[in-house]
Amino acid sequence: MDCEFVQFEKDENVGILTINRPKALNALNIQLMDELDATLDNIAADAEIYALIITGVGKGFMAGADIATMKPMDYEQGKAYGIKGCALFQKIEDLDIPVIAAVNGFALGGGNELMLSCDVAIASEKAKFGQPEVGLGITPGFAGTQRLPRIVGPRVAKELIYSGRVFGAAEAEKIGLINKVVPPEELMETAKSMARSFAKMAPFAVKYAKKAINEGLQTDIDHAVKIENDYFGKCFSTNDQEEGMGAFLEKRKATFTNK
Ligand code: DAK
Repeated sequence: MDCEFVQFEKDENVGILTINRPKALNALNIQLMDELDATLDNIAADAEIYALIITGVGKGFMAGADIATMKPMDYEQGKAYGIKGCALFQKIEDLDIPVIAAVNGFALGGGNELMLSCDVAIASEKAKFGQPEVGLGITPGFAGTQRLPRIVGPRVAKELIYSGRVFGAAEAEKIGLINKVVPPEELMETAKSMARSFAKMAPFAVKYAKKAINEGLQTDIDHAVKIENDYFGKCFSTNDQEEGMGAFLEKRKATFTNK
């Protein structure tokens, strides 16, 4: 698929997906959703990509779902739109590789929800966050009512969602919404450096750790520990487990092969 609003490049084993609809602050219209969906499928099928960075062009990371697209919708259309957006962001959460949001600017509504579906987030000092939907007469619709409380806790999430207020990167870091704030000019290098630090580890181990965390968070602790037991056991069927432990014992650097 030829993409107008999504750019994708590879830097060794790191994929960089850039949302490029700057005239609308990268607001998520149907075309952008479809382009993101197709690009994510390509990334999932590429065994050479060990980590992904998602960022945006211009002042916006993503200023939300496209308000003009949503304005005329009725109940059925609104519900269908929410289902489509949730499936798209679930695809990001379900990628086998770690995903870093490099938040360059406004991450509002659907943009904040996109960031929430990534594993970790680094933000520029210029970034702004918020779930302003209630001011538009709607609830967050791309799983913000679910992921935000799971990440920052229900009390903080409720205050943010009920007020719809927009807040800066320092507050986002303080409440645990993001991992780190950096000057704008350091954003991409910091994200790449983190991505490389993930990409040099054993890919199966990183993938199974991600699955154990994400699947375990959806269930009770007894079941969650069983999920971990299973992924931990699976690591012992990989060449990289033998290589990682062998390298340690032989006092040399491990060379992982993703096998
Ligand atoms: N949608 C469409 N266009 C947008 C947009 C958006 N979300 N955000 C910005 N734009 C467009 C503006 O209309 C403007 O276009 P032109 O007038 O130049 O044609 C251009 O981007 C530049 O924006 P501004 O001129 O407003 O730029 P400023 O720097 O002055 O202000 C801003 C930046 C981010 C503070 C402001 O643009 C703003 O407040 N934007 C709206 C932010 C927002 O409310 N985002 C949340 C959207 S709602 C659901 C499914 C999904 C959702 C909810 C429910 N269900 C199915 C239940 C998700 C909802 C959302 O994400």
